[in-house]
Amino acid sequence: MNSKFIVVEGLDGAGKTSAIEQVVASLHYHGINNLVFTREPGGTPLAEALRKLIKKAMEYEQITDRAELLMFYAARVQLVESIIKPALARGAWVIGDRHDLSSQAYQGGGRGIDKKLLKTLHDIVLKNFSPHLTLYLDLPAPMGLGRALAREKLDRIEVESLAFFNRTRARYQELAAADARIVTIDASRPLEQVSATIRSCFEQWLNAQETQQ
Ligand code: Z5A
Repeated sequence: MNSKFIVVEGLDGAGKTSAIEQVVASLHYHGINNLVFTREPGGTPLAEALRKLIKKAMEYEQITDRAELLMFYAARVQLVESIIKPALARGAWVIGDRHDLSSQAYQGGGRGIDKKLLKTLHDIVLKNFSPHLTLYLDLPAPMGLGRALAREKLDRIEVESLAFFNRTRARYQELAAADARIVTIDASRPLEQVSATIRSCFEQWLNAQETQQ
């Protein structure tokens, strides 16, 4: 099968780590072992430096919404051009922990940045590059935040209000409903059930890809 770019998306604490494990298990089962893993923001020295800047609150300066958006895109374009596209070109499958949908949901929905600006930026920076499949893990914001809180110290974005995460989730849901390449998974259920659904959805998609080729 030709290489593909698979992305896992969702609110903080949605369970992306375990979802990626399911995707990897399926790929191995199908004999696909040439895998590259990415996370956003991050994945190159520049993008990791931007990740630190994005996640940490600055002492004397408030990061503006548009500056934040541009940092996410700077990190993304660096990752796409220097890691993702070359990996796909040499036949590897790329598994992404977040990609452009995060900006559409967090900066578009959460921060309320207008859709026109987001679309322009997307079109200029990424052109027609997009994932072959996105698994969107959907869950109520308080549940995701609860899981994240139990685990670590919250970063600059994680301390946003519940209203911010509700808007982010609503935008995720809206975008997922409008795009056949985004599969929504109910991530509010117990881990074993979520994992089983991910495994079967992904297997179904993989089988469809195999038949198409
Ligand atoms: N962001 C943005 O605003 N715009 C963008 O364009 C991009 C990102 C790309 C990245 O931070 C932040 O940047 C993120 C979005 C924003 N901020 N927020 N908020 P990150 O990379 O550090 O954080 P993250 O991507 O949200 O990762 P995470 O915190 O690790 O979330 P996760 O991967 O979904 O969580 P997990 O580690 O898989 O699971 C969390 C815990 O829940 C863990 O203990 C699991 O065992 C448990 N879990 C998972 N599933 C279940 C179920 N089903 N039941 C019970 N417990 C479960």
